[in-house]
Amino acid sequence: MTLYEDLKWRGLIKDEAGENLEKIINEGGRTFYLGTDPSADSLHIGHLSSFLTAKRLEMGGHHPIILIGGATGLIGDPRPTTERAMISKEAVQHNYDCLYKQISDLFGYEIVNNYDWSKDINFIDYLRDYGKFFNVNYMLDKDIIRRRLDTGITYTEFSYMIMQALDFLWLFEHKNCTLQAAGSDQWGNITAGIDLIRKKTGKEAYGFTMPLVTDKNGNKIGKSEGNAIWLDKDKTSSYEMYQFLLNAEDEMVEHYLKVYTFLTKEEIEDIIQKHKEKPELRLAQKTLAKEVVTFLHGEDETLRAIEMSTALFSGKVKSLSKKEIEDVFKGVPTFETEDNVNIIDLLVGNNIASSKREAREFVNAGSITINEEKITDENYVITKETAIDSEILVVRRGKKKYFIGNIK
Ligand code: 485
Repeated sequence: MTLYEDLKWRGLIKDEAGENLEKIINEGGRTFYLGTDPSADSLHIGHLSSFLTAKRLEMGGHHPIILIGGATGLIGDPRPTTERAMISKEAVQHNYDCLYKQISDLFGYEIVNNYDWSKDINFIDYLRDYGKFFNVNYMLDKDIIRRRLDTGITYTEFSYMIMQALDFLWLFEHKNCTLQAAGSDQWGNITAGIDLIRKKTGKEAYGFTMPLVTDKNGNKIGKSEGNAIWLDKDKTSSYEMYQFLLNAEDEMVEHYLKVYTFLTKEEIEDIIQKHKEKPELRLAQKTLAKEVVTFLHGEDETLRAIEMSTALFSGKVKSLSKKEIEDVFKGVPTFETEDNVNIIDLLVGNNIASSKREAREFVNAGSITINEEKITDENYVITKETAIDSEILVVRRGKKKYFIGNIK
């Protein structure tokens, strides 16, 4: 399979700009760029697909440049809905530094900052040297701008596409960069750059977009509950990342294997065939989770994440540390309690049972365990001695309902 066929097979090419992109991609030897704005202090799972596509192009003999938008991050790429809140210059700088480190550590790509060539452009020169190349009707016709005409858009965000076009021109002239890749929401910005390069230099540049990765309902991946799945393991632990991928929908897992791993077509087809025979084993999801967490955080973290998942699945929590318990049980109800409390008081006092009567029923039926130990005595007293790290109580009610207590 050629590189282009591989990208197509993985579903990584949506729109193409420029004559015979297939040949350009397959030949290798091009410098291309992918840009991201420092609007947060970490990339998230939505970015990962683009960054891995960059890796695929690199493996095919192209040279990647990552642009972190120190300038564009101060402006904000228009979203289809509403104007973005401006981020302070200090925050943009902080995010820039974090992304620089993350991208260098994970991918080792060459990184550039568009602030370096944008900061000194003088307003009058900007209007004379570049503004003249942008017909307002052309700008209004871009999908993203059209979608904002009803709700309104400021001149600041309206100008964003010109900044990104200037970047492509700068990289074309100074780095011999002739190709830009990005998610499909960037189509307007990419073509604005290609058009500017043609008008200014008479030469041709190329671009392509990738479909945005979604779940089966079409929602952007990892964005369902408002908080993203981050690539920084201090923000999304290896365990959380592992669990997130382990829970991938059966309908989507094949697509995710194509987009998020370097497994070959044969390997993926083999896994999917085995997966379809016994979906309940979740072989495809486990492969996906293992591949991605290993790529991001290394083998040790992956093994630990697998151990933690198994511990949770089988109720074995005593082998976990306090920090791991916090990771495993993120989102589970928590409570604080005194030392030496009676079990019935503990259950009622922390909404694990709704009344003393119900609490006694739970205990007598053997449905309460604390740190793996089944509590069947109504007079049982909980102390620091039985707690994990002298502090933590993992209370399980029935088969699945967990509560995490902290003895003060
Ligand atoms: O010259 C450029 C300056 C800025 C950018 C690109 C080229 C950033 C771009 N406008 C943008 O907003 N990118 C998004 C981001 O930074 O989060 C996302 C895209 C997504 C994919 C990803 O970056 O929404 O499609 O391209 C890498």
